[in-house]
Amino acid sequence: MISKEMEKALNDQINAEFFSAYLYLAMAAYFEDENLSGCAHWMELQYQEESEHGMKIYKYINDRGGRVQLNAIEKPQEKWENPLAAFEAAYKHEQYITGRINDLMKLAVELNDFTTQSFLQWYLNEQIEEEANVDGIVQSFNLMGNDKRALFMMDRELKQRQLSSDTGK
Ligand code: OFO
Repeated sequence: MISKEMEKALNDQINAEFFSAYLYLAMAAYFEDENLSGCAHWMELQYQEESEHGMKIYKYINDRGGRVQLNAIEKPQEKWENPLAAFEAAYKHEQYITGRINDLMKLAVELNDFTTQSFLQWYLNEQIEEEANVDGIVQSFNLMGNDKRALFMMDRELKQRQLSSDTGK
């Protein structure tokens, strides 16, 4: 049985993961509007991954005899100054999420909740990849500068992205 305190913190994280999903879907819509279908595709997959992150916690709370509580999801930003700004915002958001996962782990340690510590280890590892992936794209955009041809090539490359095999299901 999970403690009420841990249950509340994990429910808040379900909300944060679904907000992440919503944010990346908003970015996908922005890229569609900019005719960058590869960037949009990359963000759509990110949306799917985040939904799976949320569902993994949903399942965990239920498995531990807790009660899932779904709260309102904040409205995400709709527009960015340029593609680089959107990916920079995604990177900043992932750093924020990493901070949240660290706080959850701290709480699980304080509560001597070893099962939740083990569960959260997956998220700690996942955040390494989440930050590295988007940071890599930001670096590429920085190298491209205002080169339209490079942007076209980059968009084509991002269209190749596929869902990774371990997305938290
Ligand atoms: Fe769920 O990892 Fe991104 O936010």
